[in-house]
Amino acid sequence: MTLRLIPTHPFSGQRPGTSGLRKKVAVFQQPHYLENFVQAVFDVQPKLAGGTLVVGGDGRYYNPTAIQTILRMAAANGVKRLLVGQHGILSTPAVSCLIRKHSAAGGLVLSASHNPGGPDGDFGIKFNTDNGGPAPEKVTEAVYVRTKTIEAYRILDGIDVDLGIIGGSILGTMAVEVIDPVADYAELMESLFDFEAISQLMQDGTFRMCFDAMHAVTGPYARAILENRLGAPRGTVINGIPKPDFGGAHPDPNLAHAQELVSILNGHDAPAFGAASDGDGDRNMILGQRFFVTPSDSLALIAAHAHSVPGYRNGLAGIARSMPTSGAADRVAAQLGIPCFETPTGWKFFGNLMDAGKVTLCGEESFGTGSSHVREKDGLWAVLFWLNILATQRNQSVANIVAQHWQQFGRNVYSRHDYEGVDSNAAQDLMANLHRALQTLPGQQYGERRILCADDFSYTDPVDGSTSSGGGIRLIFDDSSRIVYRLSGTGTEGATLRLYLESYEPDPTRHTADAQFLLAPLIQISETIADVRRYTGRDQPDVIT
Ligand code: VG1
Ligand code: CO
Repeated sequence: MTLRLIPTHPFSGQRPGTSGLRKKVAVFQQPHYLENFVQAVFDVQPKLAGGTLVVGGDGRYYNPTAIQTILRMAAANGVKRLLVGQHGILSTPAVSCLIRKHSAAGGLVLSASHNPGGPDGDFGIKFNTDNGGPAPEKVTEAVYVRTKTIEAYRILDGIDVDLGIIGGSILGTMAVEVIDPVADYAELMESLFDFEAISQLMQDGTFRMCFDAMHAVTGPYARAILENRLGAPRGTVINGIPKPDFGGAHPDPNLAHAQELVSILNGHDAPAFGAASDGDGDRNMILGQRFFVTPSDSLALIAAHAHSVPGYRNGLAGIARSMPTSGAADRVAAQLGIPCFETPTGWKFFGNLMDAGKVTLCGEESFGTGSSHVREKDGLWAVLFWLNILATQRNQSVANIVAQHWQQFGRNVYSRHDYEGVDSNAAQDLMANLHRALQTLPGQQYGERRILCADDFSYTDPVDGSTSSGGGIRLIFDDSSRIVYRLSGTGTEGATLRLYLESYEPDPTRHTADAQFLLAPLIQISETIADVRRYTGRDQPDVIT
């Protein structure tokens, strides 16, 4: 096997977004494109040489090719030991678990998460540091800067490693271990949750659930844990085999894209509990019979019930949520007497808080929930948390549990409206226009509401003092309702405008009403203030969650 130094030239636009570098598959297929980015990671993370690297992905198209390239580059860059999932499969939370368990120097995840896959779809790559979490902005920026001057990359010539067979081999001087993608992760889950109580629930004859893996990475994990270990009947997991194109669908667990699951939970003879996860297994959607739990509420509920779950019995250090996520968790934190942190969008901002022991639970409105058991959001973990709650509250439906929560804390009515594939310049103009209005918006009256403050969210990390700005425009009203405007940092085509809407409803008689109905006046205000129709050319959002 020969080590080669291959000359290359920089590509523009290799700056990672909210969660790694995401581009169309065809972009990644250009000669040297993937290699440049990977070499930039090795160049700015010298600890990888001589250390352990974890590699895996969500099974999407181009994964096998990319993984073989990364294996040969890792060997050429001096990695000592490389752990890779069988068939290249590893969910994002499983990568995080493995990095921590094996004291690895980092990990590379091949995924574009909930974005569609296949030859015409998206591909992505994300670097995780030695704490198991997504690289912080100072690292992603350093990688980006490096990609702008790169002149060559290192790679070994050689044959492909057989990823189909579990076991060890040698590539140059690097030890490669093809591992069971599920085992370490399943063991961690078993250490956190009451598997005995959950398996009794699964087998008591009255409880049924459905888990939709959306043809993505969680299939093998959900089958192994829910069906094989916890005894849920075969068929509980649907769409459980990862497919390179996710069956042609968006592996995005929300009401718009997980339609098969939604219709099962809305149908006659619906199971008591439904859940779905995304492409790389870090997101989750929680459903009851004809009932949708918003991710923001799910975080609050998980926090309120944590004392009944073995891994969290000793209490929570604190909670963190991304800025656009509703304040439902803040109310629980206040009642528990623990701190609640507000961070920019993206899981990378939670890492320092968890490492410093300041928070135990973290969540985002975008169907992301997790805890300090790993440093990524974790879809199946959230599902198991809910199952543990249901197992300790037999005879209570998901809807009842949420209703009781709202009764105690009030309801943070919440929705997100997405305008996808908007012309990038128009979207930038819309945001710039809002920016210019920040000074004049406070004090203005809209119907019964008055704007109290308006700003562009910026954050100073309480652990290392690093700062991040441009987190989204916030308008906070005198009745504590809130509108947030942000542009997505994960898309690959045009721009996606996100409008986040929240209002607080203390009155239990209004709790059962539909969120869109309760938020209608605020939605109207949000569209007027930003002139959404004119800039986007649309008269309604593409996706409402
Ligand atoms: C979106 C979500 C954000 C999440 C990110 C990665 O980012 O809003 O909360 O952390 O996706 O999730 P953006 O910039 O498009 O709003 V995943 O599951 O796609 O890695
Ligand atoms: Co994801």
